[in-house]
Amino acid sequence: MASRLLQNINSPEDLRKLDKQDLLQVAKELREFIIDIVATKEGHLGASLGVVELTIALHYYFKTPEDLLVWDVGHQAYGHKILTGRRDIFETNRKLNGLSGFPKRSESIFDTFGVGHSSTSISAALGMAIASKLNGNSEKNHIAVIGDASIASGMAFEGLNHAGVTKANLWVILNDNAIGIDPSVGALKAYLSKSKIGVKPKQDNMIEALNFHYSGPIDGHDFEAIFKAFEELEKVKGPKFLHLITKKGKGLQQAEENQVTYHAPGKFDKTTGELLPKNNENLSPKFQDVFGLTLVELAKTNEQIIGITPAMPTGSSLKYMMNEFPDRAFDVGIAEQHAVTLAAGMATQGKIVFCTIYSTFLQRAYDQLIHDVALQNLPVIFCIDRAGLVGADGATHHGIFDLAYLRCIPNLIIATPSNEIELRNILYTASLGLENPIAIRYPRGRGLITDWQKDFQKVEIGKGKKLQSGSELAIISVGTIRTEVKEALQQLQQPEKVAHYDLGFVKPLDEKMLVEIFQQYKTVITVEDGVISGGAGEAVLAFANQHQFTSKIINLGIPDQFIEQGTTAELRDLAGISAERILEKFEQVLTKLTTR
Ligand SMILES: Cc1ncc(C[n+]2csc(CCOP(=O)(O)OP(=O)(O)O)c2C)c(N)n1
Repeated sequence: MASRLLQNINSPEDLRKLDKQDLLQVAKELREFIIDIVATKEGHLGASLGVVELTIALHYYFKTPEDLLVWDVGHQAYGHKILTGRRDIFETNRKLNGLSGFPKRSESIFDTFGVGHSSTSISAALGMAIASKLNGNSEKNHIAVIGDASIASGMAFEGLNHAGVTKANLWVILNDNAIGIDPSVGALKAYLSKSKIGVKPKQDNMIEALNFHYSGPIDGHDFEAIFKAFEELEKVKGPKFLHLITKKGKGLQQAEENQVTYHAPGKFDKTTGELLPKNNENLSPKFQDVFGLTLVELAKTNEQIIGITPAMPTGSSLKYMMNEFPDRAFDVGIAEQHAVTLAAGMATQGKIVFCTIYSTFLQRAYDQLIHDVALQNLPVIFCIDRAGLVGADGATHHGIFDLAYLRCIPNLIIATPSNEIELRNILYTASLGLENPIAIRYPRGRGLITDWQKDFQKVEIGKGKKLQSGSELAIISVGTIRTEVKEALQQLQQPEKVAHYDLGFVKPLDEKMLVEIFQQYKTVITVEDGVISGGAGEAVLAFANQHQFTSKIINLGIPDQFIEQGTTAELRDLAGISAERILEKFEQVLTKLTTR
């Protein structure tokens, strides 16, 4: 790549040595650099391309890292990483032992706050600003950069509301491109999209109503306009708000035109932008599509069925229902707490509500789950997507805590289907009406069954399955990790020694099956793709203890540490739950048993 300027920028200080008129060239090179790497190494694309000028302007104008820059979500921070000393290792982005795909404090002094989940930037930057003030420093700037989808979330409003009664030196920069991963939604989006570059929403300006000094909207790709706004705002004391209008995907035509696809497009041709062809023929479906398409099927015959997603219609495949039944399927924006309580409200009125939320994002709605749903025993159906290790998105996104955080909630059923057909059948069973709320957990990506659209069969709640008998040792697998366990069993020297059971439900447990297992086997191994602490294996352990079974129980799962990014296969291996590691464990245990 012909790079004239970028190759010499190893920190924002180098950037600041350039003349302002050179910045257009830096922007061009930075865009090319991002496109070049993401085209082959994959990752998030559109969001970073849209903030190239803003990123350069921020590091050029402010004295980072002394001035504190906080990115919201962080998937748009590739330019920031490249300009802050990580250009030469940027090709390791999202890879095992490489750079994280999101800002991360341990990675760089320029990453002032770790992100991945949205709408935290205003609170974090306000916290820093108040701390600076208490430390007697009122010169330091604290800058939150937040998107139009993220600012509509409850947490962001809480931050704005607090900031408005402080004198903190807080800048909130709204990067308004009218899209999150999918198009932004809600009344705020309607309000924002009325504001055109140069036309300030004068009447009832809701930001000014919150005591912020409001400036904009300006063209976020125009350096001159950005610097002019910075200069003016710098004179203002207290919280200030700059509204920028940008284009997601700016600089790559395909990414500008197909913003949803090019949010994270996979591999593509860097010159034409064309996606590289994928051969999806004869592949089994994604679990998300099993959910989305089954829901449409069920909704066709039952008009009480409702679907809800907080901002992930494409990712969760609720889009199918939104297309087919727009009145009964809701994208509520990045609002997990609202999504859960909205579902609870509908359930009080007899609606059969399927609320699909990624495991990692449901963490944000934990109180709503307990207080609004489970405590009132409202039969909301939670479809917990991206459960287990998710791969390249890393520590902020793995869905590994759900079994532990759900298991302690009274009234809640927790189902762990092991394949596409089991998922389909539990969705069907839940649609028939349950007495309790239920969490149905499934992973990112594809399973193994292509012929999955079979006739529905009702599932017995709380029932596990014996898959294979054995003479020495029993394995209990939880959910889709069953595939890894089966693979390990197939490679065992003496498979007849090992029994395999599928737990089926983490709550209620199949006590009859567990009694049978503990009466028969002196050694039991549980395998799950969630944290061991508080997880399904520990439920089995507690059951055995309560009933005075003395079998030795070994829990395999995610150890007590955060797991970074890598491919799912690599991470499973590190956590000891890949087929290979499971096999090693089985063999080790069998050897001990036979040499006793
Ligand atoms: C709490 C939470 N919910 C959902 C997501 C998934 N998510 C990642 S980016 C994104 C959209 C963000 O859009 P916006 O704030 O407009 O920023 P932009 O992409 O335009 O920079 C969503 C919904 C998330 N990261 N965190």
